[in-house]
Amino acid sequence: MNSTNIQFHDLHSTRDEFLEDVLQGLRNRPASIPPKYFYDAKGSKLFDAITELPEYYPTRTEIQILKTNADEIAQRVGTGSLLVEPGGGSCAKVHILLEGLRPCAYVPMDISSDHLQLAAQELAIAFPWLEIHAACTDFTREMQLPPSAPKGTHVAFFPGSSIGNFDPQAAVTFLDSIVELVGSGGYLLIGVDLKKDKAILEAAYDDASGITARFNLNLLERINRELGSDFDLESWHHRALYNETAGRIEMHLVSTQTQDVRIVQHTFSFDRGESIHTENSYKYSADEFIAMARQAGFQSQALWIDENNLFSVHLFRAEDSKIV
Ligand code: AVJ
Repeated sequence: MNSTNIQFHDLHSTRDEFLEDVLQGLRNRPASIPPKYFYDAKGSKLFDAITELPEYYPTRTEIQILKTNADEIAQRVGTGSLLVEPGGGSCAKVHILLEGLRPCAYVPMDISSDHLQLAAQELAIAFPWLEIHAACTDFTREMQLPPSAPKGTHVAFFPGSSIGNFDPQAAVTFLDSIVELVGSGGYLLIGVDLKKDKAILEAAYDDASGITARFNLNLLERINRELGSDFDLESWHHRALYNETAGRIEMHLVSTQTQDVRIVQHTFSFDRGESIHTENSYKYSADEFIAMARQAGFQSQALWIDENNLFSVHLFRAEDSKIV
């Protein structure tokens, strides 16, 4: 129907990169696997289910903040911009901004190709006037705009506190790359989860219905499926904890017994109680985050927080010349 205004660019990472990342991560002690691999088709569906959980406050809180302040956001940013969303595979929040922003084009970038295509198609039907350039790419490796994307003030939209997956130092490097992407005078609208009570945080990452556990375990299922390994899903369990010193939620898969796992010709041994670290989700106070963005060359323009102090949305502008 309206799928004529979608251009699809497949720049995604290969199976070889996936294998390399998994092998390298499992050689580390503590073992780890990058969280970006959660999002195959099943993982993306499970993540969507997480966002609806009663315990998982970030999504609904951020949506409420965006809705309440959509007019002010549009006033500050203006219309006709090129709206880029790294990791925007589900195109779920951008619709709140589209009527106000009226961008010249929308560029969602995501590693999960199927999810991205479906979501872009739905968005195109809901917003027939919108030009969409869907780019299937791993934005943690490179963030390139499709060459055919039209020109306009660049606005990066990075909701969901996805920034929390990076270590603070890597987060600054990522913010640097956003400054590069949007150029001076460009904007970043970003959602950042706030530091808060440990009990609220831990419940959000270890829900009563076990969806987050399934999301975490799907990583091993995916590795079995795509890389031909033999993880026994019964002998791993989900753990989420708030590391207060580091200011981050940590997700782990804990081995319930001593075991060997084979991936192609490699064997990895795990003791009982040993874990694979699968995700960090850093939490920042508003001031901490503004200081971090400043290091990258972003100046704070506006800050919105919900009435329960759960979640923040920042608007930054890339400075004309970086202050060091
Ligand atoms: C998509 C990285 C923002 O850290 O809250 C949710 C991922 N993991 N539940 C988060 C996640 C477990 C989520 N981010």
